Amino acid sequence: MGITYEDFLDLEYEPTDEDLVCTFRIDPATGMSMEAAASRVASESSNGTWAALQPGADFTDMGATTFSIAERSSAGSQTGSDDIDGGNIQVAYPAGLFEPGNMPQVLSCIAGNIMGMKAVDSIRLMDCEWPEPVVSSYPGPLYGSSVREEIFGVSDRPITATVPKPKVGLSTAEHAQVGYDAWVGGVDLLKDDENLTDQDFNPFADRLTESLSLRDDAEDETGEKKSYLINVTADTQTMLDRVDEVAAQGGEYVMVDIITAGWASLQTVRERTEKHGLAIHAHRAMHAAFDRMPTHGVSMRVLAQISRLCGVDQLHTGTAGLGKLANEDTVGINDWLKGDLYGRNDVLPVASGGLHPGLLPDLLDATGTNTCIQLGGGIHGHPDGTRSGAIALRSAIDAYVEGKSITEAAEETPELAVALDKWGTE
Ligand code: CAP
Ligand code: MG
Repeated sequence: MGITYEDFLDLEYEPTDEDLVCTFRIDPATGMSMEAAASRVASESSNGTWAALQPGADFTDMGATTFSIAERSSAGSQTGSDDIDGGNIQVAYPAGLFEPGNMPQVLSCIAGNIMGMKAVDSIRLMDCEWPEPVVSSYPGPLYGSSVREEIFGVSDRPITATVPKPKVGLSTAEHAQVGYDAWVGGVDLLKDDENLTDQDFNPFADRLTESLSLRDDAEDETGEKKSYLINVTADTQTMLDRVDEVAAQGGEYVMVDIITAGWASLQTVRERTEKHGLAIHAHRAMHAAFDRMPTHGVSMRVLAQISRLCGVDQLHTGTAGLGKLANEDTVGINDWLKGDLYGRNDVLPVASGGLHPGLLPDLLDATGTNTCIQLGGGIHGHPDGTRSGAIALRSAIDAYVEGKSITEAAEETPELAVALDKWGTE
C-alpha cells in the first residue's frame, strides 16, 4: 500500500459522524477527468502530494476521501450559484487531521494549496458540515442573537446600527456628535467604519472616551440602552490592549475587521472578550476577495461558519440583494447561523450596505426580525440630517413589528415621509 492519487477517491465511502465533509465546486483542467481532479483535491488538502509515497509502519492515515462526484446541472454552471446541485465533489476529512481549536490549520487543509493547484482551472469551497469533535474545540459566540435581549432588553424588533459618513475624516468630536444624534433619534448602536481605527484626525483613545460619554447622555435622554461598536482592528497585541480599554471604560462591544485581521487574531481576541463579557461585531471587509467569483474561492457561507466557530456575535451577511453590494445567499447563510451547531450560540446577522428606510419591509420579510439593521448613508443622507434619519429608521422598524404598512407609518412620522420621498421604497 502506498499513497497515490487513487487512494483518495472512494465513491463507496460513507462519511462517519466524526468526518468534516466539504463540498467543492471544481472545474478540472483541460485533459483532466473529474475523478482525477477530485482525487487530487482530497490528496493535496490532507496528506498526499504529487509523488506516490511509501510511508512506513508508523504512519497514521490522515488521508481525506472524495466520496461523491456529481455532474453539474447547466443552470448551476451558468449562474455559478452556490446551490449545491451538482458539478460538485464532496470530500470527507478525518477529525484527527485537525488540531483542536486552530482555525488557521483547518484552512491550510481545506482551503490551502488546493486553491492554486494546476489540476483544476477553478475550485470553490462552497459548504462544510462540521462534526462534533471539531465544533467542540471552538468556543462559538459568547452571546449571539441574545445581545438583543441581554444588552438592549429588546426581543421583538431588530436592533439598529449606524456608521457615520464620510467613512473617515470626521474629527473625534464630529464623529461622536453624529453618534449622539443617531442614538437620540432611536438608533441602538453607533458603529465605526471598517477603515477607521486610530488615525491622527480621530484617535482611538479619544473617540472611545468621548463616544461613551455621549452614549451615557443619550441613554439619559431616551431612557433606552445604547452602545458603541468601536473598531479595535490592528495587530493582535494592540487589539487586546484596545479590548481591555473598552471594557475598562464601560463598553459592551468591540468591532473587528475579521478577514483583514485574520482568524488567528480573532481567536485570540475572542478569548480576551470572554474575560470581560464583551460582544464581538464582525465586519467582513475583503470577504469578496474570496467569495465574489462564483466559481472560485471560498463562499460567504463557509466564511460565516468559520466566524461562528471562532465566536463572533454579530456578522455582516448582506442585504438579500436589496442594497448596494453584491450578495450571496443572505437568507440561507442567516438560517445556517441560527441553526443548531452542537449547542454553540447562534450569530446575529447584520444587514448593511446601501439600505434606507423604504427597503425595510422587503428586507425584514426576507430575513425576519432577529437581526441587526445597519444604515449609514440611509440615515446621514436624510435631507434633515442624522437625527431625522434615525427617527425615520426607527419608525419604519416599529411599524413593521406592529404590522403597520410603511406608508401608514409615514403619515404619523414626517421624518419617515421625507425619507420615502427621497429614496422611495425600492
Ligand atoms: C455601509 C458600510 C458597510 C458595508 C459593508 C459601507 O454603509 O459602512 O461597510 O455595508 O458591507 O461602508 O458601505 P452604507 P457588508 O449604509 O452607507 O451603505 O455589510 O455587505 O459586508
Ligand atoms: Mg463601512
